[in-house]
Amino acid sequence: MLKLYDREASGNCYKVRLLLSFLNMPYERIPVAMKGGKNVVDGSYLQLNPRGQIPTLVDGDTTLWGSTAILCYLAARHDETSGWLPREPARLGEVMQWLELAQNEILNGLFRARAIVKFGLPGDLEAAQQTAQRALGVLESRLATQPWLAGSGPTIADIACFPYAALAVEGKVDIAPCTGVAQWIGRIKSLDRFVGMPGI
Ligand SMILES: N[C@@H](CCC(=O)N[C@@H](CS)C(=O)NCC(=O)O)C(=O)O
Repeated sequence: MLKLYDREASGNCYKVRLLLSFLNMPYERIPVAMKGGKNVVDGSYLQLNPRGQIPTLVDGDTTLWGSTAILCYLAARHDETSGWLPREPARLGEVMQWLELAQNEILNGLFRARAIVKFGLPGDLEAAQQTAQRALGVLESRLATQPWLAGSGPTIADIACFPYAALAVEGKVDIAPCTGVAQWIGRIKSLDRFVGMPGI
C-alpha cells in the first residue's frame, strides 16, 4: 500500500491526496506534526526526505519527496489513457510549464502569504501578496479563454496550481478580479471524485 507522509492543512500534501482520489488509488496517510513552523521529524524521516518537508511518498522500493515529483510519478504509474500526464511532447511541455509556475510564483506568492497570515511564519507579507497577484495574473492569462491549463482536459498542471489559488483568501489575497481563475476553481471542484481540504 502507498504511504503518504502528510498534514491535513498542507496544500502541497493536498495536491497528492487530490490526484490519488481522482485515480482512485488507496493509500495510508501518516500524519506529520508541525511545531514552530517546522515539521517534527526524526532521523528516520530524514532518510526518506533529507529536506524534512512533507509530502513524502513511499511506494515499495520507491521513495519520493516534493509534490511535483509525486504528482508526475503517480500520473505516469497510472493508466496512460487517464490523461492526467499527457505523453504528447507539446502537451507534456505545457504541463511542465505550469508545474514551474506552481513551484515559483505560486509558492513564493500564494503559499507564502497564507503561511504568514494563517500560520504566523516569518516573511514579507506585502511582497508575497504582490507575487501572488503576479501568479494569479499568469493563471488568468490562460483561464480567461481556456477551461484547463494544458490542452483540453484536466491534468496534473491543474492539480499543482489549484490548492493555493483556491486558498488565496487565507493569505488575504483577492482573486475576485480573476474571473477565469474563479470559474476554473469551480470546474475542478465539480470533477468526479473531487475531495476538499479545510478551506476548500
Ligand atoms: N516544494 C515542496 C514544498 C514542500 C513544503 O513546503 N512543505 C511544507 C508543508 S506545505 C513543510 O513541510 N513545511 C514544514 C517544514 O519545512 O519543516 C513541495 O511542493 O512539496
